[in-house]
Amino acid sequence: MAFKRQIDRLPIIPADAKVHNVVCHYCIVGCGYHAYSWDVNHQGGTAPDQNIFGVDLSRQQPAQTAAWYSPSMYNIVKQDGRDVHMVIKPDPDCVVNSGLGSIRGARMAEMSYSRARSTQLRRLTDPLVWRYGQLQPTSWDDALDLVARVTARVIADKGEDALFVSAYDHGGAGGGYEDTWGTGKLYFSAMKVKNIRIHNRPAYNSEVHGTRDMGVGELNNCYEDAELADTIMVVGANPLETQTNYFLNHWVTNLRGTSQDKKNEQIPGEAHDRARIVIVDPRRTPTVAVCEAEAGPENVLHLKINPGTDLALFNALFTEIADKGWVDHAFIEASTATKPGPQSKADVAHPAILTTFAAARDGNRTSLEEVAGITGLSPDDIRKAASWIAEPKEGGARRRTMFAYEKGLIWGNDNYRTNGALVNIALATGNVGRPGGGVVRLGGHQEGYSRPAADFIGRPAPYVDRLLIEGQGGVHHIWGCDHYKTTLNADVFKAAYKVRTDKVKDAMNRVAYGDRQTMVNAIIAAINDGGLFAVDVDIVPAKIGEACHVILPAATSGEMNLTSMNGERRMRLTERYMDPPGQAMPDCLIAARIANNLQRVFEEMGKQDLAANFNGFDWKTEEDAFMDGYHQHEKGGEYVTYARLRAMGTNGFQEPAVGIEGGPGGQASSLGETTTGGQHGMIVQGPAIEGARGKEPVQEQGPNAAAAQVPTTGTERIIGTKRLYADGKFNTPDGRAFFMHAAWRGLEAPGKQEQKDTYAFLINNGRTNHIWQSAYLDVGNEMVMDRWPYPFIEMHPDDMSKVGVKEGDLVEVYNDAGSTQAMVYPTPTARPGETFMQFANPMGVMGNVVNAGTNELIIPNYKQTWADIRKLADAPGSVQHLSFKSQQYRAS
Ligand SMILES: Nc1nc2c(c(=O)[nH]1)N[C@H]1C(S)=C(S)[C@@H](COP(=O)(O)OP(=O)(O)OC[C@H]3O[C@@H](n4cnc5c(=O)[nH]c(N)nc54)[C@H](O)[C@@H]3O)O[C@H]1N2
Ligand SMILES: Nc1nc2c(c(=O)[nH]1)N[C@H]1C(S)=C(S)[C@@H](COP(=O)(O)OP(=O)(O)OC[C@H]3O[C@@H](n4cnc5c(=O)[nH]c(N)nc54)[C@H](O)[C@@H]3O)O[C@H]1N2
Ligand code: SF4
Ligand SMILES: [Mo]
Repeated sequence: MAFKRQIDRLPIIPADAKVHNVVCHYCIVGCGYHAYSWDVNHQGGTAPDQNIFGVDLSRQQPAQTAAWYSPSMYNIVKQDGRDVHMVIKPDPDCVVNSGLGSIRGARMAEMSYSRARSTQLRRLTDPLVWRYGQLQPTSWDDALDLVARVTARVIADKGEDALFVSAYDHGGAGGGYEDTWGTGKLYFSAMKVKNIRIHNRPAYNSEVHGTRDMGVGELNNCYEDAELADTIMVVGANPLETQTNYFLNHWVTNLRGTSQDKKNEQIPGEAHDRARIVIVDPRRTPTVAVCEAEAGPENVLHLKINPGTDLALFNALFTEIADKGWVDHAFIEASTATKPGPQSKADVAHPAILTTFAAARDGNRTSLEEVAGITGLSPDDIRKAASWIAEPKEGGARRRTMFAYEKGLIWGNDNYRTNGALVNIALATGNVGRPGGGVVRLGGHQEGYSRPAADFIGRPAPYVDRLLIEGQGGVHHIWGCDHYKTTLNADVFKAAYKVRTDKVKDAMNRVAYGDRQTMVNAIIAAINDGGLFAVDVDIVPAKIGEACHVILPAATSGEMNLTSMNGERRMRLTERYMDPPGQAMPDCLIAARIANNLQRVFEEMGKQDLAANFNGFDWKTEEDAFMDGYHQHEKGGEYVTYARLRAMGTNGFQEPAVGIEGGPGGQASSLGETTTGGQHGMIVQGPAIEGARGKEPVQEQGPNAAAAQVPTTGTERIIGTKRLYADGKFNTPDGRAFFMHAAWRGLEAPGKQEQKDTYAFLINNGRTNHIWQSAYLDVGNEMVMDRWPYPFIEMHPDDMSKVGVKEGDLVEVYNDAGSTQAMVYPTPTARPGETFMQFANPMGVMGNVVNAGTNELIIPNYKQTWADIRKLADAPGSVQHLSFKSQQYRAS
């Protein structure tokens, strides 16, 4: 059914509308947008001087015009207390998206809080506390006093290890340096909290320890590299749906052979006209279909691998490439390890050995036939992939191959070693730090990590969910994550969490709320009896919030100034374009206010030493948090200010900053591949030609020296870094990257093989284009709810007959870990026995059936889950209107 928004006319943006820079706060790609706002009492006109586009809108506009916006890009919001019209539309001059929106980002305006148009009225407007048996609105002072008194008592009685924390590592909404610094300074500097976990995994660790230990940071290339590559190898990712405009604006152009960057290349004839692509994914994703349509099936190799067997495939490719002599000897000699790493044996903290090329080649050696058996692929396809990746081109030139991976690898079997085995191939073929290369995460949210070091947490880090389930911890602070929908072993987690938090609720119900001392004593008594006091900082009522005792309303991107970087380290500032709902505050300021209150309470308790730890939280604005955090502590941060970022618009610069044009660092940049991001593909200084690569810019001055010399107008252009490791020096003590010795060892996380042997269906799981994450805003969006009232489960028609279900029927998915529900979506391209379920949906939490097994470093293996399926009900009324057509695009 076609969805209608019931809007037949939109106001025209007047010529004098206010313009704010916006970076989409959904996915990692970070598309550039502009927010236009103007007083609600007037609007522009069709004459060129009456509208912001300066064109005659009374005439039909051409196809692909930028002088256009859709109803989803429009709303009425508050700005400094006044109603304004607001349009948030993609920026055609942003090099990331070149004016493209996506089905998520192009809804930013309608996903905003509007009392005038009744959108997102679920947003939290006030702090809430558990009072008289339910959550009741209150003041910040009241809520924070309760949080501080309970937290301080627990710390005083039991130590900081009894304070448990769950916090995003990306920052509020898509990402924000301000907010990770706020929470980081609170928990890692004022306190030393080690029982802390990240939003998407149950410990405080890296998703990609493997590549980092090898000396290769995971975001090492730039989006232009996807246009310059001869071959793209993508593993466990579905970029059409999950990194949409990166894929559409930079991959598809190369797949079609229309990339301007490639045409501008400085070595004519060196690059193939159109890229080939190798896609490693057990299912035929919509990405595979688009690649075939755009590049021609002859340029697409879909390796429909047996789930969880990527490591074996990579070792086969590594062996084949080495045996064929297709490796880059000069690069290996100049830039990779000449002796094994410090670890001579794999252990829990280092699940594989770091070593030299030769040792890894020999250690990982495997036969194509053996690997064909493990992966279910044909030896010929593996050979073909090896040749597409590494066989020199006609005339002997090295092939440029870009390697990209995301959650099918990261949340796949044996994360650490699989990650390393892929990086081995990139290093062996000399494809890191060079145009058209890179071995990179595609990414999830935008990134905004800026925190004090947390080495005291140790490695492996504590498995926080498990400790909470076992009854440890007295207080739990939660920042912008909803484990009820998104964690593993979720059924068990929720059951234990409910019992523990209910204990505290019951205790609170028996005391008058206004009697603070008795209230705190009652809560502490319940905690001593195994209870847990929970505080949730969120923008909407989260599922886990139902268990919490205090809820604090956060302001999100656009309601505050927020900086973040995207998947090519492109940093921008989203300017505050509207007011937050009610009393909501930026997360960084909430963290600061918690610190202020803890300090006050510790002082009252006579614990001056503890109180003193909470100095330095006198921030008034998010900019204060930025200057205290990123500006002072991050590499190149001394060059970065709000004023400069604002002036650099939606293109920003690529981190790390290395200087200011015409200022300090500006000269050093002539050695490297740097860019101010102004024009697409333009390298401001330094050669991009292979073989003549310069050094990665060296930062020559310390923060203070630099600050003294930085020009003072405040809006000079920041010089950034286009690619990492362009100088062939990696993040290891001697600058030489390690290879990894990591042989195949089967399904590695505890309980996975048993689950596979016991249950009939693989419950592969992940994302779909329309829905952003746990649907926290989408549940309030009619368009998305109209399309996806339930999480879908893609099933082959033969499997559907076996289970006895039709399209749209609700099924139960169940195994030894738990149970959940989903709606059947017939998918003839699925392999029988292999389903794919949409994750994190409030109407059916996939994590309920993911068992507790992780790798040694506590990285979940969400993707390898097996369960049985049975029918629950015929398609309910709310799905009767749905289309069950294939979502796979075909060339017309
Ligand atoms: N089965 C399965 N499970 C998975 C995965 C999978 O592939 N399969 N993937 C994992 C991955 S990669 C991820 S990222 C996680 C996602 O897991 P979560 O991070 O838990 O989920 P989100 O929906 O991204 O966001 C959580 C909460 O943040 C709130 N929020 C949004 N913006 C702000 C803000 O500015 N400030 C504050 N304070 N709160 C805000 C939202 O309202 C929402 O309630 O799920 C993980 N779980
Ligand atoms: N539309 C949309 N976009 C998003 C998000 C969203 O919620 N919605 N979330 C963002 C976030 S936080 C993240 S982390 C990213 C995730 O981005 P992606 O990783 O691209 O997304 P997923 O759907 O989680 O998983 C990708 C693929 O892994 C495959 N896979 C499963 N098992 C295996 C395996 O054993 N081997 C291999 N090779 N592949 C396997 C699945 O079939 C799936 O197609 O998306 C980001 N972008
Ligand atoms: S591709 Fe990602 S960043 Fe770009 S508009 Fe869509 S959700 Fe936003
Ligand atoms: Mo993610």
